[in-house]
Amino acid sequence: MENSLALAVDLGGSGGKLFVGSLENGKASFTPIYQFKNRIVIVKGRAYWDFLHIFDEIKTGYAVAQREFGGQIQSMAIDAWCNDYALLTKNGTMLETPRNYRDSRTEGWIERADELMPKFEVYQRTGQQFARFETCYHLLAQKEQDGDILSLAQDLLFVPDYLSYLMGAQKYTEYTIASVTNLYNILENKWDDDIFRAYGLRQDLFSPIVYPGDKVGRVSQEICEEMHTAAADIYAAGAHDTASAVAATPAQGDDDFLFISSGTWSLVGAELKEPIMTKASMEAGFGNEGGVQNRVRYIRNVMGLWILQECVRVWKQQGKEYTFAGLADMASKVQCDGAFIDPDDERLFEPTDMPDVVAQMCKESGYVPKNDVELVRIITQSLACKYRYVVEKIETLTNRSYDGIHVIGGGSQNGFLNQLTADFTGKKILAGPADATGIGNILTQWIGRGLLKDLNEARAVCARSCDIREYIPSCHQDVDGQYELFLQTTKLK
Ligand code: LFR
Repeated sequence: MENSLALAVDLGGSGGKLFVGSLENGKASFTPIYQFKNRIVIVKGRAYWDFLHIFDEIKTGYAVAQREFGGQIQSMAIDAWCNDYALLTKNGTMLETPRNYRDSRTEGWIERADELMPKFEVYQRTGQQFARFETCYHLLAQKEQDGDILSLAQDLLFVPDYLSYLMGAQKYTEYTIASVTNLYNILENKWDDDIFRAYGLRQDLFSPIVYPGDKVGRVSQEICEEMHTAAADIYAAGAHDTASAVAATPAQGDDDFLFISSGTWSLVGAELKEPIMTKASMEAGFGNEGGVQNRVRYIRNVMGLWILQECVRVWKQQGKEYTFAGLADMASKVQCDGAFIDPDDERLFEPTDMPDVVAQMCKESGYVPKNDVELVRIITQSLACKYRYVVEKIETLTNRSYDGIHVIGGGSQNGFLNQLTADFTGKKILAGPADATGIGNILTQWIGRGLLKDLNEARAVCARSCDIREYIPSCHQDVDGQYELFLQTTKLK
């Protein structure tokens, strides 16, 4: 049998993880091989990624993986969050360290862009949600604030595509990441000339589009020599991490399904065959993100575990060390009935003193949290309620109901949140795989290499090879009454 070894480099907001996958007789194994931390670096009020550190860690992780597997790894691919980009000179030198999508420069730009081209006109072309972290708003803000950098640039590569380029690949723009810029026409499948014109942005900065599963190059000789390691082919995965994660949803057959891709963000959505681009869909905040093998991720972002991650970061600065598992366990043992926040409140978006801001929001709605554990309880039950809110909207907009929800990604390990999600939505939760993003990245490489036929076969392999836990709705709480209070408190009704 052909050597199937493939390496996934999966970058997230809080860290990078490398996995090696191998495939035999329709079953796969995925071995975590290297991890590193990632973080936001604030410089004079501007938010950046520690980009050189990320690249250095990828090189090291790649060499570790090749060493562990006797230099036999045949292919690699990189996925990451979307939106963020590097601007390059003609020779590929970075003009600025990539900004973090939470950077405050995009404040107010959704409204300002509306004056350049009305939102619904944009939506009918791009099908994307309007969120201030999107690439188009960063480019508009950058044009105004740092136009000199932008006009010097010869190329723009998105973070995972640039990292692939540094590893040895050609310059390319991967489709799933292009699809969420709010500059890409998903119906015509190309950059939207009219939007570029209306926004006054340069389309010539972008490299040719490639698709998940395409071969894009080979690890350079320079890196192999520097790291004393063997070469491998470089593939495009779903470069957008959420596209890779959803590719590894262990759904069976060809039917649409609901999912929550749970990590720093909670992406609550349904996989569809066709986009929904109505006004109602736009107003409900949904985007049609491009998926692996042209599936549509019909999605709305919920702030997700970011809120807890920020709390843990701030508590650590205050000398209090908590683990996520420990906090979830303690929070499951306290009651804070009727206490809720809207996880998508704008105040929670940028890095901040999260415990303080959340406590303030609780106070505004009439509840004073007594301690950190209560705060975690309130955040968790608010997330579960917000999931129900989004799921109900999906069912209305797709005009169908679903029995269960696949929860994939690191957040699927939070059993307390899974149980509350089952309770509040009244749906069975199928939790796992926790490493969906890395797994989806590898499955896509295997499709590209011809080792798997298509996404359905890839998902069947995933279902056979990964642990999936079930959570059944329990009826010991007055969930409808509590949900009603959530809607009232957050004014979502
Ligand atoms: C998840 C994710 C989301 C995207 C957000 C910002 O990691 O990629 O899909 O909306 O990060 O890029």
